[in-house]
Amino acid sequence: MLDRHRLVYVAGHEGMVGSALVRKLRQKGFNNFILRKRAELDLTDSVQTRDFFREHSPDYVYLAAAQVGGIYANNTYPADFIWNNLSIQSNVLKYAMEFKVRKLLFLGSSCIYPRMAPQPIKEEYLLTGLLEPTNEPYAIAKIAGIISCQSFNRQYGTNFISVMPTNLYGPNDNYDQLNAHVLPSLLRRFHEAQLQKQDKVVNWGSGSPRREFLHVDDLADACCFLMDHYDQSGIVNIGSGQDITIGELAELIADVVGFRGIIEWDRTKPDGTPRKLLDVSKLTALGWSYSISLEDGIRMTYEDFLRQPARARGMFAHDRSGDNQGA
Ligand code: GFB
Repeated sequence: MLDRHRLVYVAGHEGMVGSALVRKLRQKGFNNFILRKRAELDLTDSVQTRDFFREHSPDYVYLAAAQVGGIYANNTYPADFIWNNLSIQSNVLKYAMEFKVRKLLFLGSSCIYPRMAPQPIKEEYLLTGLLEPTNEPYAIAKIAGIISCQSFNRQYGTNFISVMPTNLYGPNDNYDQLNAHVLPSLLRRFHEAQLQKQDKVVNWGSGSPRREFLHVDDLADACCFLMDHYDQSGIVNIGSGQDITIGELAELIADVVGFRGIIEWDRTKPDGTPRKLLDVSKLTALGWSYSISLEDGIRMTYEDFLRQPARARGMFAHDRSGDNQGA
């Protein structure tokens, strides 16, 4: 069990995952945080990162700072995705080791697994086949992060654990129409169609790929659980163990938003990986399973979306590029 009074650094606390981690950690009794906004600390800069670790020496680190995005952002900004992610994680891991962080959690992604991996995907399928081309640079960076954690553990005796979340959604997500992940993109598109009384919504691809979705509060809970109870180098999948087609997701979101028009598919847009369902038996055997159903999670997320006045009116003052974990 982690000591609730020790100093915790959540890298990326402005983003969807980092902010969920801070909320969950507070709920679990942690009260000693060091948090830095991206404008205050650029983790791609090794000198700034070293100085931060030297000055503050955090005890526990959650590495949720990353450049993330949906299929379009990954495909359009491949150099940014590989370089920013490699730089952030290289700096944080090196200085976490050097300044004796007691335990660190690294967030990977389900896209590290081979595109045609058998389903559901077990942890041992890592590095057994070719990756999905639309997000290969991001996946290679995340794989480098996993191998870095394992290597630091082997050579320097650190306690760096790596988790592989499935597709996430929830408060503080990125709702940019181009760069976001599918769930927030669809929530916004159906919401605006409803506001503008459109009778038709057009989504990308065929609607037939299958995806697994997890509410970010469940992810944060699983991360806290693993920080308390897991001390090994082997990666751990985090998901619900259930998937649906993108077409079914669109119907679910239309239902939550109250949209009753026609749903069409633009097959000139990419489908990406045909299926991505994680095998979560390792996590279940350790004693954790998810609690927020997809339908409840989408309802909660839509309520949060509506609480932002500009969003509710269909206006976005600050659409961001594909960077929502707050590096
Ligand atoms: O969340 P998403 O962009 O990424 O979902 P991935 C892509 C799937 O949703 C494709 C369909 O099958 C798209 O054709 N889709 C339909 C849409 N309409 C839309 C839309 O308006 N926006 C988006 N974004 N998709 C990501 C990786 O893969 O998964 C990341 O690119 C990361 O690296 C993340 O690993 C978890 O699930 O395909």
